[in-house]
Amino acid sequence: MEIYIDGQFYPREQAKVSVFDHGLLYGDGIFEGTRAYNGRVFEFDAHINRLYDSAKAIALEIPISKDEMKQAHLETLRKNELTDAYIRTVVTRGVGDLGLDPAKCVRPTVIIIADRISLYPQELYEQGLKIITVPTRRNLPESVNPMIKSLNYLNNILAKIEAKLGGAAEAIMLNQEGYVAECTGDNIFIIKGKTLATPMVSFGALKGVTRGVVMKLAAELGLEVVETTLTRYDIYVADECFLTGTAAEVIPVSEVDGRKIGNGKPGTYSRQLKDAYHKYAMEHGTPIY
Ligand code: PXG
Repeated sequence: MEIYIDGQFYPREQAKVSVFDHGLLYGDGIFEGTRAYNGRVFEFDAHINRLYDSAKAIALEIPISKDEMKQAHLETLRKNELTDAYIRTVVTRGVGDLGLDPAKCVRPTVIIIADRISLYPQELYEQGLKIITVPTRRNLPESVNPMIKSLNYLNNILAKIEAKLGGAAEAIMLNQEGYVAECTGDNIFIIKGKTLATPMVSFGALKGVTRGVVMKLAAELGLEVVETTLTRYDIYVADECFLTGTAAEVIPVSEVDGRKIGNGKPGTYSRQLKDAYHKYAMEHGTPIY
């Protein structure tokens, strides 16, 4: 495996960053998770744009242009001879001293790791996930805004731990007002009648790339698509529920806080959207070779 760090490639064992990197010392940095399907990078611009927006929001200037960044991604995929992959991009504030002043960091560290994708077990997609609401709330937008894909994921990790302790695969995270925000690494959707609803990003969700594609595909299936406020009640009484994310794609939810969603089996629209998404991902994207 060849890993990109600051314009150079290193074998896995030699791909290392300094212990003085502020990404490690303070979680001072940002990341992206992108996928390649069938020899093409899926929604490449959406991911690259979100990476640069995250950087802007934390006042971090990425030392290479968007075009150079895209070329670096393609080169990493080619070096590793990948056609189907999960790509993790990390940009940290860089190497500084032990103090938190980011001005001491001379140059941001840019890392691109392209690996084979490890898929979730197929039975999860067929049976649906059991998920629970957890006590840890999503970040306040006034603090580290959840729109920023930052290296500070401790909130989400605590929520994941709470879900697992409660015997569930995933956690629903609420915002400070108690409205549904999202899951730990996925956006949440419900279907009621012919309406597809998902929390507005201003209610504490990441503007997921998969979320955007699914909203478009749902409209094509004839569903009315709304970004709104959702309570736990709305989810309990929904006909269908599913989660979206680059890694998980579209994954149905069968049970929330002990309440079966619909008849407790993945719903018709959820299954249609899961298949439509996968088909769309296999057929669209930026060629690697
Ligand atoms: N919300 C959060 C908080 C996320 O981190 C999503 C939603 C979905 O966004 P996309 O753009 O992927 O549709 C994410 C995605 C993983 C993993 O391995 C996923 C994410 C981050 C870290 C790991 O499932 N982010």
